[in-house]
Amino acid sequence: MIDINAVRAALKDAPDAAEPGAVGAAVLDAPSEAPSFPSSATLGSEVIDKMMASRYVTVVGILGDPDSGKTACLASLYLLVSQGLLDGWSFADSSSLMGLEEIARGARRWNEGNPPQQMTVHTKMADDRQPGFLHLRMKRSGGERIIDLALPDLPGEWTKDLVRSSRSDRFQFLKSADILWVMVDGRTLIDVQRRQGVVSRLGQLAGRLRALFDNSMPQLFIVTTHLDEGSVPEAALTRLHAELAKHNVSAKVMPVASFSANPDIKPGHGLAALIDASVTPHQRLPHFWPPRAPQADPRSFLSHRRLL
Ligand SMILES: Nc1nc2c(ncn2[C@@H]2O[C@H](COP(=O)(O)OP(=O)(O)OP(=O)(O)O)[C@@H](O)[C@H]2O)c(=O)[nH]1
Ligand SMILES: [Mg+2]
Repeated sequence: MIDINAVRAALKDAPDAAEPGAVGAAVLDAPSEAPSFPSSATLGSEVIDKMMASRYVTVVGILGDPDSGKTACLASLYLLVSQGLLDGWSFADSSSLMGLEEIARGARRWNEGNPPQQMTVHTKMADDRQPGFLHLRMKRSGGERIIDLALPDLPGEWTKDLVRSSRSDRFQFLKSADILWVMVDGRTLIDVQRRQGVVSRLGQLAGRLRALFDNSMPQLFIVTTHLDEGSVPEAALTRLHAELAKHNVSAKVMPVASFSANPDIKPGHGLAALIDASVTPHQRLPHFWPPRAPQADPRSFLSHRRLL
């Protein structure tokens, strides 16, 4: 029979369980940092950094207001390339298949012939400061070229905060971006009522980006989505370019239809062209020895060529 008083006395005399090495103490030390699970199926910037150490990775900075079509574009790109339907490219690999599957799942449901109102889910970040990247490796058809793309799927609120309050701490990763895609719902540029507001917001965003990069801003593409519901008229594009020019920014407009119920426009229209343009070196190499006409200069040493 157990003597309950003896057990109580033994427990009272037992060494403090917290004392290391004591009987009953924790076998392992508590981790020094707060416990955390991997935030999502996307990759952190440090993983992309490591990847970049071994091969060239094209980092795409993707911005745009909520519902502009950022996630839909990535889902459509993945679905096309994984099925061998992206013109000129085939799927080679991905280190974030789960992440790509996650965003494509909405689109998959739609493909089963049951189109929901919302085909992709509003993006929320597990970590409010760090972007999560999706990785896609693709092979050029009929060639040896292989490209690695790091594509962040960011919430539209990040872009809104950048425009509203110039909150740019979360966008520091953009400094290593090779190319910028600013997504905009094409329908908002078609609609004359909304056009002016959208154009001036894009101008403000361009100004914020210009400030973030100083003089080394990568090439900017304005990706107009929902092409399946109409093309953005020339007048709107002219106004857009004029607004960007006010902020000393130039951009190329790339229309896409990530999804489409329009029989004349295939789902994913424009994505192959967007990828082609994004991975083609666009910066002209500086002229090694530029020709320079002699200029009038009061100092005779500098203008002696004129005298010859
Ligand atoms: N038909 C059509 N629908 C599109 C296109 N692009 C986006 N959509 C739809 O527009 C809605 C919003 O697109 P999302 O890709 O979720 O928008 P987002 O920019 O990721 O939004 P946040 O995550 O909230 O920032 C979804 O229902 C998409 O399916 C397109 O080119 N054509
Ligand atoms: Mg999204």
